[in-house]
Amino acid sequence: MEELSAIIEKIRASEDLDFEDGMHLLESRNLSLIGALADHVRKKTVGDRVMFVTNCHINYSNICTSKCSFCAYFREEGQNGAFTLTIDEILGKAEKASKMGATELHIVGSLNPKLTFEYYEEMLRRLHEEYPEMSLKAFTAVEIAHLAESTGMSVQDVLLNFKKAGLASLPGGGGEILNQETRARVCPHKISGMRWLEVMETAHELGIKSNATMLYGHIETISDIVDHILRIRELQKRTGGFQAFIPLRFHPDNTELQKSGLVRFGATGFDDLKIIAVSRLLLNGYISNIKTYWVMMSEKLAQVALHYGANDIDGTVMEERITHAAGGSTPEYMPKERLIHLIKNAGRIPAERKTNYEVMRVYN
Ligand code: V47
Repeated sequence: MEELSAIIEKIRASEDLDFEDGMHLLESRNLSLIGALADHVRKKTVGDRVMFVTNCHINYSNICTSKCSFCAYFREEGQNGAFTLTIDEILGKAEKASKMGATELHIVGSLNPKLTFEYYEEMLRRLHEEYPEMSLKAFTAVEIAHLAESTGMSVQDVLLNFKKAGLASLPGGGGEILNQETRARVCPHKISGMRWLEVMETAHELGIKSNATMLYGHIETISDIVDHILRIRELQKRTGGFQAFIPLRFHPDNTELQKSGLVRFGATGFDDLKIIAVSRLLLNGYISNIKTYWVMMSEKLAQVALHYGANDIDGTVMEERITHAAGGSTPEYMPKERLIHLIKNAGRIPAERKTNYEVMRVYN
């Protein structure tokens, strides 16, 4: 307790925690104290409601030039398992999601050099025209930057065109780890951390909100984690455009990182909970939604994370390919009733939200 007393004082005085504080927290083994602090801050900021969304993930292609060493999802053109969905196939998935009551489509894919700007634009336009009730949370900052580069358009123009076609917000993917030295080791062909932040900043300036993710449990150091969260906090101070922060636990199966022997075990449950808690504490006052993504966290740990600073458990998801390609063993679909059960059983109040965090229904 004594080792963290200065941090406890800062939290009590609602002062921002700094880099050194983040390091102390991540170095500490006092998980129950860190969890209790995060839970206290969570209660003060967002209360006892736990958010979830009825959503559907759509992955339009897995043919990717980025070839990140942590990814088991991508394929080369012509390789077994490579796919690209037609717009009609995407609409078919949206139809199914709409019938199941989804209010959000989470659409991400890959850096596929064969796909044209028109493919993306038409996808958004037709989805928005046919299913206006579903919010389109589509394309990571990495996909946006790739399209800007391949078409010669500015990031701003890509985003403006997409907004016009129906894009509502950006998912938080592609953040990985922002420290460039580590990032260049795990995803050398991906845009830099700086560029990822720039695309997010441009989106926020255009009124397009986004999420932010962080991939942990691979080769990153604890200083990379603190640095990542603080850089996101810095941008948030300027734009206020991040709606949620989502730590993602690396799944090693079938990945280059595992084959090369660089990652043997990955993050433990202890790490998972500590990172959720430290995210809450470092982002206090700036990003109020800390999401525990049950698909990567596991159902049971995601539920426990609700007592370690998380206030959002993501959604029904319906179809998930990225984690499952890398050995994820959670189901691909979580019925709404099960999410409600998990939240209530943790002593919290389930609140179904829209993508923009507007609450649609509270399940008391
Ligand atoms: O950017 C890739 C990660 C991300 C692996 O915004 C992996 O609401 C674990 O960003 N093990 C995509 N993770 C998923 C994502 C996301 C998920 C849920 C909600 C939201 C949101 C965003 O998945 C990638 C990368 O960081 N990833 N491979 C892997 N083997």
